[in-house]
Amino acid sequence: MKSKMMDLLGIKYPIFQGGMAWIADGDLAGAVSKAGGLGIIGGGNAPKEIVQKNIRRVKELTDNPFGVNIMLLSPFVDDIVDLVIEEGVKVVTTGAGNPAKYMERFKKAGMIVIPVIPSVALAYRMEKIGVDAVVAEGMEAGGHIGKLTTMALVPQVVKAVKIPVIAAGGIGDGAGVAASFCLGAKAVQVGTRFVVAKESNAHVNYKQKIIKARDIDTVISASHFGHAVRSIKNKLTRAFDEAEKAAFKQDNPDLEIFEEMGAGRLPASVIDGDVENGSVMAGQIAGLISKEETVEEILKDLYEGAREIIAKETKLWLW
Ligand code: TUI
Repeated sequence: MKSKMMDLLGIKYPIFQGGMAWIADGDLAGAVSKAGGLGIIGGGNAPKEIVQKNIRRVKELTDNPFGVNIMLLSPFVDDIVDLVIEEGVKVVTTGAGNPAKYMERFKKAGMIVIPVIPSVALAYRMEKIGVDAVVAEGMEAGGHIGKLTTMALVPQVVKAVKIPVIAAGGIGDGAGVAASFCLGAKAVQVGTRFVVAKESNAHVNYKQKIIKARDIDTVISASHFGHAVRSIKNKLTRAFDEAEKAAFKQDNPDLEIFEEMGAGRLPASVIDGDVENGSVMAGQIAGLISKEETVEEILKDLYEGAREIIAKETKLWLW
C-alpha cells in the first residue's frame, strides 16, 4: 500500500496527526513524525514564541518531515505565517478559514500547503489558488466543525478536485483508514486517538474523558450563534446549551459568551485537568478509544489494520 501522499511528503504511513490546539505540541508531533507518520504542531491561538519552541522540539526529535497547523482565526496568524517560513517548515495545514492571502508567500518558500475544508465549494476554491492537497474533515471530528459527515464529504470532494484528498473526522482504527481509502482518500488525518498517546502531554483527566466516553457522549455547541464546536458533554457544554436556548428567546442576544466556546476554554482542561468547566474537544470516535498506547503502536494498528481489511476485501463481497 503506497499512496501519492507518501511520496509527496516522504512519510512511511499515509497518516497525519491532527494539528490540535494545546495538545499537538512538539513532543507529540515529533513522536508521530519520528515513527513515520506526519506529525503536525497545532498553532491554535498560541503566540509565535510558543510555536517556535514546538518547532525546535520536533527538530530535536527527528529529521523527518512534519507540519504546522495554522488556525486562521488566531490573533497571531500573521506572526505564525512569518515563523513557518523563517523556520523552513515543509508542510502547513490551515483550519477555520481561507488561507488565500498567504498562498503566494507559502509557495515562494517552496512549502506544501494543505487546507482543512468542510465543503466542496471551498475545496474547489483551494485547488484554484494552487494548494497541494486538501483535508476533507467531516463533522464527526472534534473541535471546530462543518456540517457534512466524512462519509458524504470525502467522495464529493474527491469527485470535484484533481489534487489528493486526505480524509478526517471519525477515523480511529484500521477500518476507518480502509474506508477512507475506499472513498478515494490518499491519506487520513487522525486526532482524538493521538490525544491519548503516551507521548501526548494532555492532562490525565482529559485522556480519561476520552477513554471513558461512549459513542453518544460528544455534543455540538454554539452552532447557531458562534463557531460550531464538538466536545465531550460536561458542565460547560450544558451551560452553553442553556445560553443558546436563552439567546433564541431574545431579540438582541449577547453573543460574547459563544466566542469563549472556541479555544478559550481549552487550556483549563488540557493543562489544568478541569474537564468539567473546561472544553474537552474530541471526535465521535472517542467511544472506540479504550487505552493509552505509544504513537508507534497507534500508527501500526491503523496501518496494519487497514491493510488486513483491504487484503480481505474480495471476501467481504461473499457475505
Ligand atoms: O479548525 C479545525 N478545528 C478546530 S480549530 C479550533 S480553535 C477554534 N475553536 C472554535 C472556534 C474557532 C477556533 C478547534 N478545532 N478544523 C478544521 C476546520 N476548518 N473545520 C472547519 C473548518 C473551516 C471552516 C470554514 C475551514 C474553512 C472555512 O471557511 C470559511 C470561509 O472563510 O470560507
